[in-house]
Amino acid sequence: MTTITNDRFSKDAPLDEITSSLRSNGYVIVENVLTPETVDKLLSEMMPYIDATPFGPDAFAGQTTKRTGSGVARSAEIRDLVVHPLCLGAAGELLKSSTEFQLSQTQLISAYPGSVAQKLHKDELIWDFFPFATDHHVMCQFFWALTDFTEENGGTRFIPGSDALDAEEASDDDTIAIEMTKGSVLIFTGKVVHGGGTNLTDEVRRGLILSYCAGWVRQEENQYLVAPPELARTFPEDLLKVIGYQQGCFAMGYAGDIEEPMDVLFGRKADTPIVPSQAAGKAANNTAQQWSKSVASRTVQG
Ligand SMILES: O=C(O)CCC(=O)C(=O)O
Ligand SMILES: [Fe+2]
Repeated sequence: MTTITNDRFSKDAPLDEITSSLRSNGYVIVENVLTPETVDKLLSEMMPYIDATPFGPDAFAGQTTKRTGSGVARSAEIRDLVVHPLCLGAAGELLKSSTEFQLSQTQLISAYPGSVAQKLHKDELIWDFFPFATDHHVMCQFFWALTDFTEENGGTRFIPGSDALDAEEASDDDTIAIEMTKGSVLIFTGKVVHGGGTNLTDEVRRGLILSYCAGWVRQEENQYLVAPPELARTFPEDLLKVIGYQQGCFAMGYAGDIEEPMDVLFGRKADTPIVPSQAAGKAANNTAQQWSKSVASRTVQG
C-alpha cells in the first residue's frame, strides 16, 4: 500500500511545501492557479492549430488523442506561462543539481472520447532510456488543466512515490487518477510511474504540458525551430533564456566565437568575452580551486 503525503495545495502555499510533496510523491497538484478566462484565451489562441493537428500514430501517443506543439510561437498565454513564477520556482528547485534548466517541451494534449489508457511509463525515458541516478532529477513537468480532469475523462494515473519502481513491473491496480479543476496544475517528475487514463465520457479532456529539463540534456521539442531568430528577437530576454537562448550548464549552447547566444542573436558587440552563467561559473571555479589545492598538496608531499 502506497503512502501519499499531502498532494494538493492552494496557489498561495509556500513553494518549499509544494516541492517537498513533489519530491516524495513524484507529483503534486496546485489548485486554481489560472482563471477560467485565462484558460479560455489560451485555448482560443491554440484552437486553429488543434483543429489542424492529426490524431496520434500509435497507442502510446493515442489514436484518438491530438498533441499540438509550438506553443511558444503560437500563444501569448503560453509564453506567459513558460515564465510563470510557479514553473520557474518549482522546476528550479527540482532541477537544482544542474546549474541551469530550460524549457523542453510545450504540448497541448486533447484526449477525445474513447482515448484509451496509456502504457505506464516514466517520462525520463525520452533520453534514450538512460538510467539517471535516482537522486538526480533532469525533468520537471507542469500539466495545466484546460478542462476539468476526472477519473471518468481519463485524468492522468499515477503510482505515488514510484521513483524506484521499474515501469515494466508496474500494475494499473496500484494507480490513482488525478482529478483537478480547469486552471489547476499537476506538477510531476521524470521518475514517477504514470500514464494517461481512459476517457469514458463524451467530452474532450484537454491539458497543456510544459516540460523543463536540465540545461545539459537535449530539449524534447526543438525550440530553435519553434522560435527561430527572426521571431525570437521579438521576445523578452527572460523568456529567451528559458527557451534556450543562453549558455546552459557552463559550456553548453554557446554561439559564434564562444559568445553568449543572446549577444549573437541581437548582434551585440563581437568582442564579448565568454560569460558563463553565474551559477555555472561558480561551480567551475570551485572545481578549479579544488584541483589546484590537490595538486599543491601532492607537490608538498612528494
Ligand atoms: O495525457 C496524459 O494524461 C498523460 C500523457 C503522458 O504521460 C505522456 O504523453 O507522456
Ligand atoms: Fe508521460
